[in-house]
Amino acid sequence: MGLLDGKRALVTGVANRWSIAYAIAKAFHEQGARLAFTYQGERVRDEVEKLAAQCGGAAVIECDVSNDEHLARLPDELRARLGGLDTLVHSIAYANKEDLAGKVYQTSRAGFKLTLDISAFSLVGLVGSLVEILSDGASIMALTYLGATEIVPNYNLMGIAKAALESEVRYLAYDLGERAIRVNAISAGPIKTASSRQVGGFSHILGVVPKVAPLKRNITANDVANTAVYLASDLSSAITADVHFVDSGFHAVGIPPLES
Ligand code: 0WD
Repeated sequence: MGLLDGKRALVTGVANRWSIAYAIAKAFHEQGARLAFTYQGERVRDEVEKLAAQCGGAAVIECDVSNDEHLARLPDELRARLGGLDTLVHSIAYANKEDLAGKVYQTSRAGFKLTLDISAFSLVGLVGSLVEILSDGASIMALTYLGATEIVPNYNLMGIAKAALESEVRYLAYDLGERAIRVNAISAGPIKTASSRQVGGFSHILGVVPKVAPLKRNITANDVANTAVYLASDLSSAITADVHFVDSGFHAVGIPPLES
């Protein structure tokens, strides 16, 4: 018996085997869920198809979240492949590299629009497109980071986008609560992936956590995946509009301990 037996899940943001979304998909598969992956475009298609095959032959559907036509045809494709949807995982972010270092006040209008569109509007866009095929009682989750609410050097524009994303989580939770659909964010600690490597000084961020966090270690994508299973399952039936930290407790530290 798996915790997700009978559940149908769409996992976005699988790009390669280091993607947090891939760890989540593997864990969902192990717990009995039937899966679909979306991929951004031809650049990642082959890799995503390979990874889908390792998750019980998950359906693979193209969806660039900046493309309204892709969003519009997604529900029909999912209805055809899975019949409906019980879980949506949003694991998508993008910013130009120059907006992940330097001064926030140097951000261009174009960079701001792009980052907020792909990293924040995409949750609203996906939910808007999928609302009819989501089952009552479904679970939606989005990946976020501490930089939404605290200053993290170089996270800059992505912090601003994550603040918008976390606010969306609360408002969407309110919109969908009458159908018992839950919407939460997982705030993951730093993990080395294609996206995180774009953040200036990322290795410094990785180095601080084991020194400061109560658990004295960095987290893994599997730590995030286990939490995603819980949020997708009926075990979290009264949890919504929440930002759930999977970060070894780092977020709760005010003053770092004296170095010993
Ligand atoms: O330390 C980390 N890695 C953390 C990541 C800590 C806390 C949160 N997160 C978040 C990220 O901000 C993101 O929301 O987790 C989510 C997943 O990020 P990831 O697993 O670290 O990175 P990655 O494997 O790069 O997945 C993000 C993917 C893109 O990957 P690439 O590498 O191809 O840029 O987002 C997808 C794409 O697959 N993506 C899009 N998907 C659809 N349409 C688009 C788009 N326009 N743009 C990017």
